Amino acid sequence: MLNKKLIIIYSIFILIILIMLIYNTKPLSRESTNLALEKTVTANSSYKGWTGEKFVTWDPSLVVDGNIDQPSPIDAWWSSGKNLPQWIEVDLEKDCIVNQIKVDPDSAAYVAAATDYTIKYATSLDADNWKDFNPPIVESNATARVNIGGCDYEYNFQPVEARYIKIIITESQSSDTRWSGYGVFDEIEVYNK
Ligand SMILES: [Ca+2]
Ligand SMILES: [Ca+2]
Repeated sequence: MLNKKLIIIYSIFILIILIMLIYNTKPLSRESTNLALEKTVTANSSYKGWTGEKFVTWDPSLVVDGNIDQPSPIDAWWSSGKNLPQWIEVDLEKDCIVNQIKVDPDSAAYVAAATDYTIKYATSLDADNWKDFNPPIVESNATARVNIGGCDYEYNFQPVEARYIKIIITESQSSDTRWSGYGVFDEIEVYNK
């Protein structure tokens, strides 16, 4: 009799543990999907130059390449010159519900960062009408934090339907003053969480 009771209590205990595990296990979902990864990116200029080994373009696609804080090979976009403001624009390739953006605004190579920038969005049907998120993403004092792993800044906002995400850079700084004033940005990640 005692054994039966123990078996029942043990079974109930196991059942409770299983229920807790099921509720705590998140299914594979959209949360892990970076909507911007390897999508199309354009910019109003891109730097072309010599790395010491070969000529390369610091291409806009580097802001959605999934590589962050890598000094070599290059993993960040740079503008062609010190002609701020500069912009880069990600095309998510369809309208998506978006409520979180993460960014890494610094370039590990030549240690530079976009320190002032604004991020806006537009939809497929109204692509020229750039809107602010709520709350707006306006960064006025970002500092280079290279090699801390992953994106440096995370912004959460009310869900919006967006296809185009535009980053407008109005100030940048570098530990080497030759590079201050260039548009630079390492990565943008876009989520519906
Ligand atoms: Ca990158
Ligand atoms: Ca960084």
